[in-house]
Amino acid sequence: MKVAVVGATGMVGQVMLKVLEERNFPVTELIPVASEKSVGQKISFKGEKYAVVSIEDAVLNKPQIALFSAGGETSKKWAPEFARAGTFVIDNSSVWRMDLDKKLIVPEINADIIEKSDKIIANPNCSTIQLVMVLHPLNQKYNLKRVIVSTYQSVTGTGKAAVDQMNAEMKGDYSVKKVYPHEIFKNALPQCDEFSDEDYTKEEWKLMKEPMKILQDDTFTLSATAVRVPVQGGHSESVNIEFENEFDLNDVRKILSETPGVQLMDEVKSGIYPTPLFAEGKDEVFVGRIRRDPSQLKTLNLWIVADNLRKGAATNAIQIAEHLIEKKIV
Ligand code: 2RA
Repeated sequence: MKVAVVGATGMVGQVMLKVLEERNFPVTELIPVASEKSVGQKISFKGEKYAVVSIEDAVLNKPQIALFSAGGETSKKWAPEFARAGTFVIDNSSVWRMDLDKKLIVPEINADIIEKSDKIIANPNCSTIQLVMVLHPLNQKYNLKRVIVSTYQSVTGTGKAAVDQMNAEMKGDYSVKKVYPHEIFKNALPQCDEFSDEDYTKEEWKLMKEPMKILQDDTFTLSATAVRVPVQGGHSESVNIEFENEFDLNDVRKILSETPGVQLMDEVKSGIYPTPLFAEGKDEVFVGRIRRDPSQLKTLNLWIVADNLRKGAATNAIQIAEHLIEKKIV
């Protein structure tokens, strides 16, 4: 399988290469793509060295699959070029996610809607993926009515420069280039991405719109607040869920413990609950702190953590690619 990784030198691109190796994805030829300044740079993959190529050359090479993590502008311009060349594009940017004729996929939830004609497939936002992995099985049993989510997002979600800012500030160097409008070390910023309509950030709008498309259910409402915190291992989410139907807490725990890709960590008296440091480098979505909301009937609170670079991006994208092979779509 000829596979292009577009954005191969970025944080998600590097994790995609790692996950492709770990999962022994059937890559017969890797085409690492990055900006002009990186062309010719050597990338190690499965013990081989591959030279980074320009995106123009990558299209001409007609890969069967192209995994994109190179920003919206590159996806908007080049995903259609790859698709026209016959390539299946799996894109991590937000450009195609809410496009009416593009599929937005979390394999454990809705991979079955993918068809041969879907040459550009959107990977959901990282904080959306971990949220819907938990909402989906509970929606099937109890019918979601309203969801309120507050996120505590890793600086890795913003990229290497943000991690560099945090690390420099940790060492007392506040002269470093600021990616955020404020210091991030010892801080919490109620701003992930730019502010947009109604003074919500783009991140919050992604959380408030993408779940309905993935779950194919617009009968519930969702409100989000996305916060950036000086953490590296993954995104954490405090979620309040009101259901249409009554629920039993032990049944909720049983459903989640039996959900593929979800791991229950809910023994608070033993200090067992999900944390970003524990989730870092893993592909599961971890859920715990499951408890009734005493302020409202048919409502519970829970806590979700996942590595935003893995299940939140690279692993989910590669699971989509695995599905394409398994169903002989590619
Ligand atoms: C973030 N979800 O965490 C966004 C994009 N990766 O900043």
